Amino acid sequence: MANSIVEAVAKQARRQPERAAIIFEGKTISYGSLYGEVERFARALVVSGLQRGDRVGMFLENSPAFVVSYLGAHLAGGVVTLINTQYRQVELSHILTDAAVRFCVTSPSGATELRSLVLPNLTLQIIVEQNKPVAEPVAERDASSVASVAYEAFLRRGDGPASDAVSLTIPASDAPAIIGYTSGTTGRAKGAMLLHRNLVANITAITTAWHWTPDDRLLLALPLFHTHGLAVGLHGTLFLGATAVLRRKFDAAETLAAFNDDPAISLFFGVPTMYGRIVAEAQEHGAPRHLPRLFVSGSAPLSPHLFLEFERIFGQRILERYGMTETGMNLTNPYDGERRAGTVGGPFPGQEARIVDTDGRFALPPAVIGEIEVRGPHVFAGYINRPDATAEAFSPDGWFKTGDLGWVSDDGYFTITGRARELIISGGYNIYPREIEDVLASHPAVGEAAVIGMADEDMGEQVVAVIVPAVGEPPTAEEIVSYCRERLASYKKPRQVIFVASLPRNALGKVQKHLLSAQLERGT
Ligand code: MLC
Ligand code: AMP
Repeated sequence: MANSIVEAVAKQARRQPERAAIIFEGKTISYGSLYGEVERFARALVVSGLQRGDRVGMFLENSPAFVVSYLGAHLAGGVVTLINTQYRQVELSHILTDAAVRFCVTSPSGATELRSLVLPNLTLQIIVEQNKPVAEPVAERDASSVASVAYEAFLRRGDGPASDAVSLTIPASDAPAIIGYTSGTTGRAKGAMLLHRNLVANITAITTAWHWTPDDRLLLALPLFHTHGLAVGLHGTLFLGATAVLRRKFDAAETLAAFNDDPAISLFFGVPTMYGRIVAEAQEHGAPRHLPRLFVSGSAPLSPHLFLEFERIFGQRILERYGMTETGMNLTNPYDGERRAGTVGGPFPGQEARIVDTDGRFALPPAVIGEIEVRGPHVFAGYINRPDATAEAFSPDGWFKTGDLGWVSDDGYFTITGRARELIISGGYNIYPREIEDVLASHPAVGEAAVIGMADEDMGEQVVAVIVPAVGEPPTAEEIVSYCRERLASYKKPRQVIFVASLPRNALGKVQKHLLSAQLERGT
């Protein structure tokens, strides 16, 4: 068995080079040609000075170049740092500095965004133009004195004379593979480090549980810079030598049309917002004739109503599962058994999960709500630069504290009921109120600010900012929204800005967000 995803691709390229790996905008990329490009990219990185363990940032939309660069970074001995393309100044400065990113694969607009920042570790930007391959370097040096090179020109470094001396080795299973940023309870996201063996253990469990085979074809419209699209969708495909039909982004009408146009599509993975839009589309224009054999939902709670509505229209039950950046996938409804609405099923093969008391940390019996803990070979190696947070995240006997609350039924189905940490999940993206509160607090016209999540029909939850204006000219809601948008990912901007005279606080001065939410729901 392969010890890494890139090793699986190398093996597949030897065994069945003609087999389709990725289909993107009508173009099919075989395993043979994919691996050829991966080797070129890896050699180019080494020729350009990459040392084993160096961080390679992926700040890029979905494309074959993403897949090539990702695997190429691994083959060169690099560690991939995943960066959401919506991130702006605050997130980018923190992540690229914290992870000491040396090479960054990005788009022209991503490069422009990075140019305004001080990033001492960054030595080279590799720029992917989505629509026209650029033959020559875009610029030798840009304003921030970070060298840039066009993706195509960079690949050519991988077959130039300097690359002859480069010998590539498949990464060791214990080597670091990816850093995913998550959980900013302190306002700053932490980089979760996953090893190649964590990724392989998880994808082995996932493919087994979901009966995923080399003959499956996945419609992959999730972003590759997060766990769901990458460590489930892309990894499963490549690990098995299967095929993914990759999309730049999700569109409900296009998704339903694709099921009809390509009956070989057998799998679809999405966040609940995507399923809500698919259902709405089918209600208006009808369900397609052909359907994948398996629909999987995760990253946010799938409402029982949507689960049932989907079943009514499509005649299939969505398989809901539960995961995290730190662990990949933890819990899944069964493929063959009952897929139960409102639950996330039980542990994947080879993994353990339990419910513990949040104070005493002892295991709780069925039907009692506590915190979900998980253990197994899929669990990450720790947060980079944060030994304190890593130590805090694990129990002495190796259980990872997920921060999610739930209970388990007598017959082993877990139900998630809430979160022990403050977290808003909007359209499958995690948003930490503290990060937005910090930005709001830096606005001169804001006296105090609290951010809460309120129900949203499309996105599940939406960001609401509650503001006590500072003395003087009060800010407008528009000003507040654009202030956030300049500094943070656009999906984190408040959808509502509410001005109040004071925030409800407890005796210790802490904002009582449950009271605030209740007040807003009542409209008082
Ligand atoms: C986009 N926008 C959002 C948003 N997505 N706002 C709030 N929440 C979101 N999730 C905003 C943009 O900022 C932009 O605003 C406007 O919507 C249009 O952007 P878009 O890209 O065209 O949006 P859309 O196509 O509608 O995106 C919706 C979506 C997308 C559901 C397709 O959010 C998505 O791909 N979500 C998947 C996230 C994901 O992969 N999560 C997995 C994390 S891993 P403006 O104002 O700038 O125009 C994980 C572990 C696990 O959680 O268990 O899987
Ligand atoms: P992230 O930190 O971005 O990896 O997001 C992981 C979080 O998403 C988990 O800790 C949960 O809070 C949430 N999550 C993932 N899957 C589900 C699900 N099926 N139901 C409810 N919450 C989920």
